[in-house]
Amino acid sequence: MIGPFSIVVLTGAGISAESGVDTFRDTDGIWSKVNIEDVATPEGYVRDPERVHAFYNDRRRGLPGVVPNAAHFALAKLEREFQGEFLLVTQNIDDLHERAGSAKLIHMHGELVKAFCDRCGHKLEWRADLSTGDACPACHGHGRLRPDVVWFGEMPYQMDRIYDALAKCDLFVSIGTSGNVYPAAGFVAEARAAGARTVELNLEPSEGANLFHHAVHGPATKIVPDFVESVLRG
Ligand code: BV8
Repeated sequence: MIGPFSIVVLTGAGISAESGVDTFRDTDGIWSKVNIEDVATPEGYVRDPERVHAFYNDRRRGLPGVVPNAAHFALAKLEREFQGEFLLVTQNIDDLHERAGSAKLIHMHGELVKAFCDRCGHKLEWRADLSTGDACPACHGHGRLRPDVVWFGEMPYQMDRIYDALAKCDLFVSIGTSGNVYPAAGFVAEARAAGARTVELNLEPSEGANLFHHAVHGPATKIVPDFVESVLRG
Protein backbone atom coordinates (compact mmCIF):
# COMPACT_ATOMS: atom_id res chain seq x y z
CA MET A 1 0.00 0.00 0.00
CA ILE A 2 1.47 3.41 -0.91
CA GLY A 3 2.07 5.37 2.29
CA PRO A 4 0.28 8.67 3.06
CA PHE A 5 1.75 11.85 1.55
CA SER A 6 -0.06 14.29 3.77
CA ILE A 7 -1.19 13.79 7.36
CA VAL A 8 -3.44 16.00 9.50
CA VAL A 9 -3.68 15.18 13.21
CA LEU A 10 -6.33 16.67 15.53
CA THR A 11 -5.87 16.43 19.29
CA GLY A 12 -8.12 17.16 22.25
CA ALA A 13 -7.91 17.09 26.02
CA GLY A 14 -7.49 13.29 26.13
CA ILE A 15 -3.91 13.49 24.86
CA SER A 16 -2.96 15.58 27.91
CA ALA A 17 -4.96 13.51 30.43
CA GLU A 18 -2.06 11.22 31.37
CA SER A 19 0.10 14.30 31.93
CA GLY A 20 -2.34 15.26 34.69
CA VAL A 21 -4.28 17.96 32.78
CA ASP A 22 -8.03 17.71 33.39
CA THR A 23 -10.29 16.79 30.46
CA PHE A 24 -13.67 18.45 30.00
CA ARG A 25 -16.30 15.75 29.72
CA ASP A 26 -14.88 12.75 31.53
CA THR A 27 -16.36 12.03 34.95
CA ASP A 28 -15.32 14.90 37.31
CA GLY A 29 -14.06 16.74 34.21
CA ILE A 30 -13.84 20.53 34.02
CA TRP A 31 -17.43 21.04 32.85
CA SER A 32 -18.71 19.10 35.84
CA LYS A 33 -17.15 21.72 38.14
CA VAL A 34 -17.95 25.00 36.36
CA ASN A 35 -20.65 26.23 34.00
CA ILE A 36 -19.43 26.68 30.44
CA GLU A 37 -21.58 29.84 30.20
CA ASP A 38 -19.85 31.43 33.20
CA VAL A 39 -16.23 30.86 32.18
CA ALA A 40 -15.94 30.00 28.45
CA THR A 41 -18.22 32.50 26.70
CA PRO A 42 -17.78 36.23 25.88
CA GLU A 43 -21.03 36.89 27.76
CA GLY A 44 -19.65 35.24 30.90
CA TYR A 45 -16.50 37.37 30.60
CA VAL A 46 -18.49 40.61 30.30
CA ARG A 47 -20.70 39.57 33.24
CA ASP A 48 -17.85 38.69 35.60
CA PRO A 49 -14.30 39.07 34.20
CA GLU A 50 -12.60 38.23 37.49
CA ARG A 51 -14.52 34.92 37.61
CA VAL A 52 -13.18 34.05 34.17
CA HIS A 53 -9.65 35.21 35.06
CA ALA A 54 -9.73 32.97 38.16
CA PHE A 55 -10.74 29.96 36.02
CA TYR A 56 -7.86 30.45 33.58
CA ASN A 57 -5.36 31.57 36.26
CA ASP A 58 -5.99 28.26 38.03
CA ARG A 59 -5.34 26.26 34.85
CA ARG A 60 -2.35 28.43 33.83
CA ARG A 61 -0.78 27.95 37.28
CA GLY A 62 -1.01 24.18 36.74
CA LEU A 63 1.14 24.19 33.57
CA PRO A 64 4.64 24.31 35.16
CA GLY A 65 3.68 21.23 37.21
CA VAL A 66 2.84 19.01 34.21
CA VAL A 67 5.07 17.58 31.48
CA PRO A 68 4.45 16.19 27.98
CA ASN A 69 3.75 12.46 27.83
CA ALA A 70 4.74 9.69 25.38
CA ALA A 71 1.84 10.59 23.07
CA HIS A 72 3.00 14.23 22.72
CA PHE A 73 6.56 13.05 22.04
CA ALA A 74 5.36 10.48 19.49
CA LEU A 75 3.56 13.18 17.47
CA ALA A 76 6.70 15.37 17.53
CA LYS A 77 8.67 12.36 16.23
CA LEU A 78 6.09 11.78 13.47
CA GLU A 79 6.44 15.44 12.42
CA ARG A 80 10.26 15.13 12.32
CA GLU A 81 10.52 11.78 10.53
CA PHE A 82 7.49 11.70 8.21
CA GLN A 83 8.60 12.46 4.62
CA GLY A 84 5.33 14.05 3.47
CA GLU A 85 3.30 17.09 4.60
CA PHE A 86 2.29 17.19 8.25
CA LEU A 87 0.01 19.43 10.30
CA LEU A 88 -1.00 19.07 13.95
CA VAL A 89 -4.19 20.93 14.96
CA THR A 90 -4.96 20.99 18.67
CA GLN A 91 -8.08 22.04 20.52
CA ASN A 92 -5.96 22.17 23.67
CA ILE A 93 -4.78 25.43 25.17
CA ASP A 94 -1.93 23.84 27.17
CA ASP A 95 1.67 24.09 25.85
CA LEU A 96 2.54 20.37 26.02
CA HIS A 97 2.78 19.83 22.24
CA GLU A 98 5.36 22.66 21.94
CA ARG A 99 7.29 21.39 24.94
CA ALA A 100 7.42 17.91 23.30
CA GLY A 101 8.95 19.49 20.16
CA SER A 102 5.95 19.92 17.85
CA ALA A 103 6.37 22.95 15.56
CA LYS A 104 3.90 22.45 12.67
CA LEU A 105 1.11 23.17 15.12
CA ILE A 106 -2.10 25.21 15.20
CA HIS A 107 -3.86 26.02 18.49
CA MET A 108 -7.35 26.45 17.01
CA HIS A 109 -8.83 27.30 20.43
CA GLY A 110 -5.99 29.59 21.48
CA GLU A 111 -3.29 29.29 24.14
CA LEU A 112 -3.36 29.56 27.93
CA VAL A 113 0.11 31.17 27.92
CA LYS A 114 -0.99 34.08 25.73
CA ALA A 115 -3.22 37.09 26.32
CA PHE A 116 -4.59 39.83 24.08
CA CYS A 117 -5.97 43.30 24.57
CA ASP A 118 -9.61 43.55 23.53
CA ARG A 119 -9.12 47.31 23.16
CA CYS A 120 -6.15 47.45 20.73
CA GLY A 121 -5.70 43.79 19.72
CA HIS A 122 -2.11 43.56 21.00
CA LYS A 123 -1.22 39.90 21.64
CA LEU A 124 1.53 38.84 24.03
CA GLU A 125 2.87 35.88 25.99
CA TRP A 126 1.43 35.84 29.51
CA ARG A 127 2.42 33.13 31.99
CA ALA A 128 1.44 34.88 35.21
CA ASP A 129 -2.02 35.42 36.71
CA LEU A 130 -4.17 37.82 34.70
CA SER A 131 -6.64 40.25 36.24
CA THR A 132 -8.70 43.33 35.42
CA GLY A 133 -5.96 45.30 37.21
CA ASP A 134 -3.42 44.53 34.46
CA ALA A 135 -2.70 47.15 31.80
CA CYS A 136 -2.01 46.51 28.14
CA PRO A 137 1.68 47.32 27.49
CA ALA A 138 0.76 48.65 24.04
CA CYS A 139 -2.26 50.93 24.55
CA HIS A 140 -1.98 51.18 28.37
CA GLY A 141 -5.70 50.45 28.64
CA HIS A 142 -6.62 48.92 32.01
CA GLY A 143 -8.72 45.79 32.44
CA ARG A 144 -8.70 45.01 28.72
CA LEU A 145 -6.29 42.03 28.70
CA ARG A 146 -8.08 38.66 28.28
CA PRO A 147 -6.81 35.09 27.91
CA ASP A 148 -6.00 34.36 24.25
CA VAL A 149 -8.56 31.56 24.27
CA VAL A 150 -11.44 30.94 21.82
CA TRP A 151 -14.72 30.86 23.76
CA PHE A 152 -18.03 29.35 22.63
CA GLY A 153 -19.59 31.52 19.95
CA GLU A 154 -16.14 32.83 18.91
CA MET A 155 -14.40 31.88 15.66
CA PRO A 156 -11.54 29.38 16.13
CA TYR A 157 -8.13 30.41 14.76
CA GLN A 158 -6.63 29.64 11.31
CA MET A 159 -9.69 27.85 9.97
CA ASP A 160 -8.74 28.55 6.32
CA ARG A 161 -5.34 26.94 6.81
CA ILE A 162 -6.94 23.96 8.54
CA TYR A 163 -9.58 23.40 5.83
CA ASP A 164 -6.90 23.67 3.13
CA ALA A 165 -4.88 20.97 4.85
CA LEU A 166 -7.96 18.73 5.34
CA ALA A 167 -8.85 19.06 1.63
CA LYS A 168 -5.38 17.77 0.69
CA CYS A 169 -4.72 15.15 3.34
CA ASP A 170 -4.79 11.41 2.75
CA LEU A 171 -4.56 10.44 6.41
CA PHE A 172 -6.58 12.16 9.17
CA VAL A 173 -5.96 11.09 12.76
CA SER A 174 -8.16 12.25 15.66
CA ILE A 175 -6.65 11.75 19.12
CA GLY A 176 -8.16 12.24 22.60
CA THR A 177 -11.27 14.22 21.67
CA SER A 178 -14.91 13.40 22.41
CA GLY A 179 -16.10 14.93 19.14
CA ASN A 180 -18.60 17.23 20.88
CA VAL A 181 -17.30 20.65 19.87
CA TYR A 182 -17.61 22.14 16.40
CA PRO A 183 -16.05 23.01 14.02
CA ALA A 184 -13.30 20.57 15.20
CA ALA A 185 -15.78 17.66 15.43
CA GLY A 186 -16.59 18.20 11.73
CA PHE A 187 -12.98 17.79 10.52
CA VAL A 188 -13.31 14.02 10.05
CA ALA A 189 -16.18 14.54 7.58
CA GLU A 190 -14.07 17.10 5.65
CA ALA A 191 -11.17 14.66 5.49
CA ARG A 192 -13.38 11.78 4.33
CA ALA A 193 -14.88 13.99 1.63
CA ALA A 194 -11.32 14.64 0.45
CA GLY A 195 -10.72 10.90 0.19
CA ALA A 196 -8.54 10.58 3.28
CA ARG A 197 -8.26 7.49 5.43
CA THR A 198 -9.60 8.47 8.86
CA VAL A 199 -8.39 6.99 12.15
CA GLU A 200 -9.57 7.62 15.72
CA LEU A 201 -7.18 7.01 18.62
CA ASN A 202 -9.15 7.49 21.83
CA LEU A 203 -9.84 5.92 25.22
CA GLU A 204 -13.35 5.08 24.02
CA PRO A 205 -15.49 5.63 20.90
CA SER A 206 -16.20 9.37 20.42
CA GLU A 207 -19.44 11.01 19.24
CA GLY A 208 -18.17 10.79 15.69
CA ALA A 209 -16.84 7.22 15.93
CA ASN A 210 -18.95 5.98 13.00
CA LEU A 211 -17.21 8.47 10.68
CA PHE A 212 -13.79 6.85 11.11
CA HIS A 213 -12.49 4.04 8.89
CA HIS A 214 -10.35 2.70 11.72
CA ALA A 215 -10.26 3.11 15.49
CA VAL A 216 -7.84 2.07 18.21
CA HIS A 217 -9.11 2.44 21.78
CA GLY A 218 -6.83 2.74 24.80
CA PRO A 219 -4.70 5.26 26.70
CA ALA A 220 -2.91 7.73 24.40
CA THR A 221 0.52 7.04 25.91
CA LYS A 222 0.19 3.45 24.65
CA ILE A 223 -1.76 3.64 21.39
CA VAL A 224 -0.25 6.84 19.91
CA PRO A 225 3.42 5.75 19.95
CA ASP A 226 2.39 2.35 18.48
CA PHE A 227 0.37 4.09 15.75
CA VAL A 228 3.22 6.50 14.91
CA GLU A 229 5.64 3.56 14.55
CA SER A 230 3.20 1.83 12.18
CA VAL A 231 2.94 4.97 10.01
CA LEU A 232 6.72 5.53 9.93
CA ARG A 233 7.33 1.88 9.01
CA GLY A 234 4.96 2.48 6.06
C1 BV8 B 1 -18.11 28.67 16.76
C2 BV8 B 1 -11.25 26.75 24.76
C3 BV8 B 1 -19.19 30.17 15.34
C4 BV8 B 1 -11.38 27.32 26.09
C5 BV8 B 1 -13.18 25.58 23.91
C6 BV8 B 1 -25.06 27.25 20.15
C7 BV8 B 1 -24.59 28.53 20.42
C8 BV8 B 1 -23.30 28.93 20.09
C9 BV8 B 1 -22.44 28.01 19.49
C10 BV8 B 1 -22.93 26.74 19.24
C11 BV8 B 1 -24.21 26.35 19.56
N1 BV8 B 1 -24.37 25.05 19.19
C12 BV8 B 1 -23.20 24.60 18.65
C13 BV8 B 1 -22.35 25.63 18.66
C14 BV8 B 1 -21.00 25.61 18.21
C15 BV8 B 1 -20.11 25.45 19.45
C16 BV8 B 1 -20.20 24.00 19.88
O1 BV8 B 1 -19.68 23.15 19.18
N2 BV8 B 1 -20.89 23.73 21.01
C17 BV8 B 1 -21.01 22.35 21.43
C18 BV8 B 1 -20.82 22.24 22.93
C19 BV8 B 1 -22.37 21.83 20.96
N3 BV8 B 1 -18.79 25.79 18.99
C20 BV8 B 1 -18.36 27.06 19.13
O2 BV8 B 1 -18.96 27.92 19.70
C21 BV8 B 1 -17.04 27.33 18.42
N4 BV8 B 1 -17.18 28.54 17.68
O3 BV8 B 1 -18.87 27.80 16.42
O4 BV8 B 1 -18.12 29.92 16.23
C22 BV8 B 1 -18.87 31.41 14.63
C23 BV8 B 1 -19.15 31.45 13.28
C24 BV8 B 1 -18.88 32.61 12.59
C25 BV8 B 1 -18.32 33.71 13.25
C26 BV8 B 1 -18.04 33.64 14.61
C27 BV8 B 1 -18.30 32.48 15.32
C28 BV8 B 1 -15.91 27.56 19.42
C29 BV8 B 1 -15.62 26.28 20.16
C30 BV8 B 1 -14.37 26.47 21.03
C31 BV8 B 1 -14.79 26.67 22.46
N5 BV8 B 1 -13.60 26.64 23.29
N6 BV8 B 1 -12.11 25.61 24.70
C32 BV8 B 1 -10.90 26.38 27.15
O5 BV8 B 1 -10.18 25.39 26.88
O6 BV8 B 1 -11.26 26.70 28.30
S1 BV8 B 1 -13.95 24.10 23.70
C33 BV8 B 1 -13.32 22.90 24.76
O7 BV8 B 1 -13.86 21.65 24.26
C34 BV8 B 1 -11.83 22.70 24.68
O8 BV8 B 1 -11.19 23.44 23.69
C35 BV8 B 1 -11.70 21.23 24.31
O9 BV8 B 1 -10.52 20.98 23.66
C36 BV8 B 1 -12.86 21.11 23.44
C37 BV8 B 1 -13.25 19.76 23.02
O10 BV8 B 1 -13.21 18.92 24.16
P1 BV8 B 1 -12.23 17.65 24.06
O11 BV8 B 1 -10.85 18.14 23.77
O12 BV8 B 1 -12.82 16.67 23.11
O13 BV8 B 1 -12.26 17.11 25.55
P2 BV8 B 1 -13.35 16.17 26.20
O14 BV8 B 1 -13.12 16.18 27.67
O15 BV8 B 1 -14.70 16.52 25.65
O16 BV8 B 1 -13.01 14.72 25.63
C38 BV8 B 1 -11.78 14.09 26.00
C39 BV8 B 1 -11.72 12.79 25.22
O17 BV8 B 1 -10.46 12.16 25.52
C40 BV8 B 1 -12.79 11.79 25.62
O18 BV8 B 1 -13.34 11.21 24.45
C41 BV8 B 1 -12.05 10.73 26.45
O19 BV8 B 1 -12.57 9.43 26.24
C42 BV8 B 1 -10.66 10.82 25.86
N7 BV8 B 1 -9.60 10.46 26.82
C43 BV8 B 1 -9.58 10.70 28.17
N8 BV8 B 1 -8.43 10.23 28.68
C44 BV8 B 1 -7.73 9.68 27.65
C45 BV8 B 1 -8.46 9.84 26.48
N9 BV8 B 1 -8.04 9.40 25.29
C46 BV8 B 1 -6.84 8.78 25.25
N10 BV8 B 1 -6.06 8.60 26.35
C47 BV8 B 1 -6.47 9.04 27.56
N11 BV8 B 1 -5.69 8.85 28.64
